[in-house]
Amino acid sequence: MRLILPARALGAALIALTIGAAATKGRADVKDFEFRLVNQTAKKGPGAVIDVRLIRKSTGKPVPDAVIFATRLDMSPEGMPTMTTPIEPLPSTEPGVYRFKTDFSMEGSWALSLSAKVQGETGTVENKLVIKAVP
Ligand SMILES: [Cu+2]
Repeated sequence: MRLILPARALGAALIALTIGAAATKGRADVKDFEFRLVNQTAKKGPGAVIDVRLIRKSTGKPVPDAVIFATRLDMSPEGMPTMTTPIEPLPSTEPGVYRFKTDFSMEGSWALSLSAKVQGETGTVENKLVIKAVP
């Protein structure tokens, strides 16, 4: 028995394969990045500073010029997911390190959620880090 595929079907199959490969590559690329806290603790109260380093895991190198477009700080690690505090970006002091200012209104563990776009990569880097506010 012979299997004859029309040229059009073959073309469509090729395009589907190409798109599939690109999508897989995109997901893999975004997974190669992660945020890490520079310091695991911060001072309770207003004027607290949080530094996070964006790392390309395969090289261990910091990644500058990422666009961070969503941040959230809440006390979900302490069972208080609705307790939030404002967080705002500050200028970076070191390439690949992203700095934020906040007011830790309560001692304990806070979850910092970050979403970022990395130059030249498709997809979004999304991380949740736990930082502890101490006296
Ligand atoms: Cu709380």
